Amino acid sequence: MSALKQAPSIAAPRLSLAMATFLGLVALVTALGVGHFVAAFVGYQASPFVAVADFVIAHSPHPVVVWAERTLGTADKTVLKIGLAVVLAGFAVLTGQLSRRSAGPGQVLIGLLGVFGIVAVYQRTDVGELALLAPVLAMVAAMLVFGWLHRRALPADAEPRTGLTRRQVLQRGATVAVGAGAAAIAGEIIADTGSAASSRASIGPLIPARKAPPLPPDADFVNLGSPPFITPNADFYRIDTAFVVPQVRTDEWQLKIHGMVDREITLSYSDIRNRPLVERTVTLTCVSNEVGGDLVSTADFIGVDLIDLLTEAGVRPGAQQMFATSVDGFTCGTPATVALDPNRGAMLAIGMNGEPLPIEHGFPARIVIPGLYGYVSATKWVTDLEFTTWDARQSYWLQRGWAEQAPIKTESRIDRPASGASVPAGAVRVAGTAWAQHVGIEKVEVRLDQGPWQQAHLSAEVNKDTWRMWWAELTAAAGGHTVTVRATDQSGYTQTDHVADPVPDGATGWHSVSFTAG
Ligand SMILES: Nc1nc2c(c(=O)[nH]1)N[C@H]1C(S)=C(S)[C@@H](COP(=O)(O)O)O[C@H]1N2
Ligand SMILES: [Mo]
Repeated sequence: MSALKQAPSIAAPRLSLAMATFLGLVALVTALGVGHFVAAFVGYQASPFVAVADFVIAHSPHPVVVWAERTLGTADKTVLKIGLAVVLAGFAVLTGQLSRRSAGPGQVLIGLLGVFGIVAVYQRTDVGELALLAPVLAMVAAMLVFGWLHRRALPADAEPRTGLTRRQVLQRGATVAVGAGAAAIAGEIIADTGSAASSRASIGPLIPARKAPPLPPDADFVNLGSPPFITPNADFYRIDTAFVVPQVRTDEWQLKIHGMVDREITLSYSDIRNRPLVERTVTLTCVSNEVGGDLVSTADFIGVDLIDLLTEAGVRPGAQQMFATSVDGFTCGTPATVALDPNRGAMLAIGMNGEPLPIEHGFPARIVIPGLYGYVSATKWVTDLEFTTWDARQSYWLQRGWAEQAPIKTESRIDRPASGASVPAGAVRVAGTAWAQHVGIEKVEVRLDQGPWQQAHLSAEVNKDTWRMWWAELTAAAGGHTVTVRATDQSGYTQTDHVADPVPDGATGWHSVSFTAG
């Protein structure tokens, strides 16, 4: 027994599995905390966690991004956050495990992760070079903390003068981790002072010189099960590639219009705000919306006519696309003919349903163009409009396989009964919505099972760029049924029953819902 007891002084000392894991995790928390704190001063998007998450989004293969957008919707960012945290924790555990005898291997791994963070920040267009300080200092701090704790954690009898008891190491490690967590929270608070939220709060009322016409009382059939005509801002669907919502203050925002124009112009927020504002009711739709999906919403947008700005810039005849860039690097290409069409109603919007744009919907300013899917028109946090050719620039989703031309397809949706609902047999009310932006809905028909098509009652038309609600009464005998809907637009086109995926230019097919009468 006594010989065994002396073994540690002969064999090279090593950390227990638990201690090695602990040190790896403390190093990770140190890196994230320090990075987040420094980022508060050099640009929030430079926080290593944020930058790596954004890097993952930007480099995800096309099917993965589409899958995430479709199945997870707005929860996709939360899922990514959790997933990334799990991967990083795994990496930290590995860092510890490989360093049971010496801190060297772990420090190399920390260095590798640090380089990844540095590359992720370096590739960003929305932060300056100073932002590299965040991942660099995060990496250095993690290496130092790891080395320091490691020296002290090796079994005490190996290095009598520096060694600490297990308990002392745990205490010191926990103190470092708590300190790093506090630094991260401090960073979050510092980054928030003078933030977009306070800038937005100080804007005051946006009063349009030309208000949207008031809604007719029968614009929707909410009591029969249709969605409300105007979608409250909090319920408006949200789709974007931004892992953290870009925080832009009005005083730092500007819009540059350039490229194939006669006069390059740069506009500030007050340049826009001080113009006579217009208000338009528009239904936006995402190309990723599945048949029956809810990536469609309507708001009263307040802003200026885009065509006025473009006329001042003087777009040259050869321009084929308006290539818009967001502060977060997202890009979007709109056919120049559409952006310049005086009957289109394209806007640079700064308000939504009476308020300044919500931050997640593009504050301070975004583009809204009726009739085009969002990915080719609705750039949020827009900061740059370049007139160019299709060959010269390829926008974000075009690079990922989506179509160049993407007018919104005529669609209809059943909102009631809900799928799988049980209703009393006999008269059954069905209700929903239909849209054919910029063309207008002419007629909606429903049918029960394989029965005849029956025309639904339509709500009053608000304008051709908005959805239209509908309802109908069917007679259903006891048993299982399927109700199907199809819309016809004002060009005379009736929705095809051909089922197509959202990729590359929008889903087609008829929406149907199964329910039970009894
Ligand atoms: N900056 C930025 N703007 C963007 C996007 C984006 O990812 N980043 N997504 C576009 C897409 S695909 C759609 S459908 C609309 C959605 O706008 P909403 O989130 O306000 O509903 O924004 C568009 N504008
Ligand atoms: Mo979209």
